Amino acid sequence: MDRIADLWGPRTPHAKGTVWPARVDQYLADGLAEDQVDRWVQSACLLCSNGCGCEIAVRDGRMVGIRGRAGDVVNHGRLGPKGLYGSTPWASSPDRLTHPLVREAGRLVETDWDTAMARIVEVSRRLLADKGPLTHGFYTTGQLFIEEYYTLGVIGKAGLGTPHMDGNTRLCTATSAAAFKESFGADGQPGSYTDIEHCDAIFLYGHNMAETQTVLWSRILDRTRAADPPLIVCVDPRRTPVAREAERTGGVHLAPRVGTNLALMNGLTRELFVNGWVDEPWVRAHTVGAADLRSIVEPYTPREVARVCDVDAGELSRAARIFGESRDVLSTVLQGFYQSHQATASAVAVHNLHLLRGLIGRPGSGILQMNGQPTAQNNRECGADGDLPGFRNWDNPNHVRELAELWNVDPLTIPHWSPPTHAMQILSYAEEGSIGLLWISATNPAVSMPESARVRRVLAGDQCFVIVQDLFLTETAQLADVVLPAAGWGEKTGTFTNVNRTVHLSEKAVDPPGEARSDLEIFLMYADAMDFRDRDGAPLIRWRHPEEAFDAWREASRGRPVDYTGLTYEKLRGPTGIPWPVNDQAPEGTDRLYTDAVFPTDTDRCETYGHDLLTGATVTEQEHRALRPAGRALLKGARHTPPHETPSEDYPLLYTTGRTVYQWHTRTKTGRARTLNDAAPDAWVELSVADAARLEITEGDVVRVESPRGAIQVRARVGQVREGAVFAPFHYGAWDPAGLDVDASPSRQANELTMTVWDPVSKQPYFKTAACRVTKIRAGAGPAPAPTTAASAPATDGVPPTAGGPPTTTRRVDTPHYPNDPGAR
Ligand SMILES: Nc1nc2c(c(=O)[nH]1)N[C@H]1C(S)=C(S)[C@@H](COP(=O)(O)OP(=O)(O)OC[C@H]3O[C@@H](n4cnc5c(=O)[nH]c(N)nc54)[C@H](O)[C@@H]3O)O[C@H]1N2
Ligand SMILES: Nc1nc2c(c(=O)[nH]1)N[C@H]1C(S)=C(S)[C@@H](COP(=O)(O)OP(=O)(O)OC[C@H]3O[C@@H](n4cnc5c(=O)[nH]c(N)nc54)[C@H](O)[C@@H]3O)O[C@H]1N2
Ligand code: SF4
Ligand SMILES: [Mo]
Repeated sequence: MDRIADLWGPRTPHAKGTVWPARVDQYLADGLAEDQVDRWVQSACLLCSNGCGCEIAVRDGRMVGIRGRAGDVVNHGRLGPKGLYGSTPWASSPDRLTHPLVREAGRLVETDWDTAMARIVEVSRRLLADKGPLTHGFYTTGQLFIEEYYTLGVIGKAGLGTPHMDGNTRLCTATSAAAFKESFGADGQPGSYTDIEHCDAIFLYGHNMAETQTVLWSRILDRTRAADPPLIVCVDPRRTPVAREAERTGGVHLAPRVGTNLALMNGLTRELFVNGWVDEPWVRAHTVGAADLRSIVEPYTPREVARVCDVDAGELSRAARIFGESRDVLSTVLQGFYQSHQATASAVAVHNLHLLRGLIGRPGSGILQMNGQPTAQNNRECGADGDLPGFRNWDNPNHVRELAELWNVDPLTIPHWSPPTHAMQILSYAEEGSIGLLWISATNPAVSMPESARVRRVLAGDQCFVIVQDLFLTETAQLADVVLPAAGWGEKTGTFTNVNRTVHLSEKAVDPPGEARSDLEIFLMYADAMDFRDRDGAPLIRWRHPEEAFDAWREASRGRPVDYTGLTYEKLRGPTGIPWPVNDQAPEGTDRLYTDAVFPTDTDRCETYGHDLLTGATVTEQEHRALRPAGRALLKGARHTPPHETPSEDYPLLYTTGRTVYQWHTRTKTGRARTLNDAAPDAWVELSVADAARLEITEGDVVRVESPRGAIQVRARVGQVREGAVFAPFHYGAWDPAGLDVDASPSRQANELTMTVWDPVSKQPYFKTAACRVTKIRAGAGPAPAPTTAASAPATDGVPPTAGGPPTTTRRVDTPHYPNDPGAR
């Protein structure tokens, strides 16, 4: 099959309440036959949060292909286009980093590890001696392994004692974690993928799952294309494949004005109250805050929501009725909420809807506050993102003491005198120079952070010493003082956890190129050189190998909601990934949380005392105690406010950004997979038919898009976005694999236009709300380079369909037994 043309593969429809059938997808590069593969190595796909169980094909010491694992609870054997075509080609790309680089007289030159590490340690020691640990900042990722995050977390928190640690997870799914903490007391995905098999309706909020978790979407399609399908409700300003499926199933597509999610959510919530769809006894027994919530949402009548969001009042009511009257509902939430205005309040509103009806903790009634990156969850769990390991509360002295005992350090070493520093604040400190050493691992902020011109200036300046640890000489690495070559997926061993808590072991399949080393080895090298010690003078970090690091992390998770104590490498070498908590009570893992409707909100147990959702003001321990949540969930609301930047005469359109199915972020991997790159080779912007007509822009024209912060020049796709909005994919920076002339100014990088603003609670930057104007520069020669297969489909005929993937195989196999699957009982 050509999986560029066919994103989701063939359907395996099945009835409600039955197990999702297995189907094994496989791709071998260069037309290799199966018997030419030397060995298959167990892993899970690292190209999105879905974490599909897989095996890597190895031939002559190279990764040459991939196949799904039929027994894995996550994907039942399937893989999507990115997983198939994009997992391995980057690894043998000739431009991999193979030696450390250091800056000499303005230029990056090759060196050896000793020299590079000595330079880092010299700066590090000098800054510590002169000004203490607040001079150190770490900006990591959602793409390393548990073992690496935990090690980095201990270095930062117990070795150095800096609160300035965060990840690109802040840009990604900080809101997911924040929303869980506000509603349920701690992070932790309540729902399960098996909810798809049991639900009667699925609500997708700002989530283009069809492109961003293609395998999960095929799981949904296998229900919507069978008897007894669930209704789909989609909230997205674009007519995505999700929106089209909503129309097809008789559900609803609500396309709100960009930046108005909370008004829409308040409208849905009010409908539950006024139509008597609230399960009053359940709400009384298991929640706190219903009366306040009711008064907050009271003004949001369907008419008022229609006015603010520019959606049809009747359609809003119809969506509310589907939520109110379906027996079981599954909700998913992603960047259309997390990166848009009032992010945490909007994500929490999804929890409120479920809580008001008691739709949580049973098959079919789940919430998936999605992750995006494959290992974002682990950064949150292990504490490399500012949170304390094990979902501990930085504001609770007992939680800090537990960690101090575990690490055998003084509790005062562990930063907990103020909230952890978030990514955009770390950048500001680096800008001022109060952070004098910034260590960036596995992320490319020169392309992915908002307001690119500022980011470039900060990273290139002399006020801060910048270390970049990556596979490639990215746009960010080019600005660094030291560049460290890292081993990637398949070149090292480690574990990670997908969006529904399922933990996988990813084994080393091949050696990294040249002198590249695993991130774990690099962090340990630094710890050794700095000679971090515990209270008794013993080495602070006592592990050397991934498995030992994993065992150390398991101890840190003991007794916490995120309990890994029952997991071992040995157990993870079995047929499937295993969802946490895994412990004596649940030795085979846990499919869904909160089956007993008891939430970790107790003041002594919770991960946060919470915030005011409108302002972000923190709730104190005393205030939290006075609430007496005692295991009940919290209903919290806020009124809608307008976004930071609204359309004006100069900038009359709303600018929003996101993804396409074929590219992964800044394309360091997918750009090196020719099949994928050819399907989406260059940047574009999507305009509505009405706006394009008004601006006299037609398909493929070259346009200039400007905001008060910058400009890009790209081709126009007249497509599926709602009127008044402009959508830009954020994947395209200066680097280009096909040698396109992208040095031309203005650039094509979506973040030239975005703003430095963030959500008051989760501190997640808003990549999806800015104002812009669009001007035609010249007529294009042919259509825009945007794919036709999904949300960027053209509105006009005559654009050749996106196709051309080399053959993959897909075969039906007997459906194995999946532990914990309620359909199998
Ligand atoms: N192919 C591919 N898959 C990926 C990734 C990738 O780069 N490429 N990245 C992974 C990662 S890290 C992430 S975080 C996820 C992200 O996955 P998604 O969140 O699904 O992806 P996005 O395209 O960022 O945004 C989703 C939708 O939000 C809509 N939107 C924009 N503004 C608003 C708004 O104001 N309100 C509402 N309701 N919707 C709005 C957009 O139209 C878009 O369709 O994808 C993961 N999967
Ligand atoms: N405008 C706009 N901007 C956005 C978004 C948006 O929707 N719109 N989305 C945001 C989101 S959700 C995300 S997740 C970010 C993603 O943004 P980035 O994190 O910048 O994206 P990637 O391209 O995945 O960068 C990962 C880097 O890590 C390297 N790498 C991969 N594996 C390893 C490894 O094992 N070790 C090391 N050391 N390096 C490795 C890769 O080569 C790559 O350079 O972008 C954010 N920026
Ligand atoms: S859905 Fe995500 S994890 Fe699964 S194969 Fe595709 S990119 Fe990989
Ligand atoms: Mo993300």
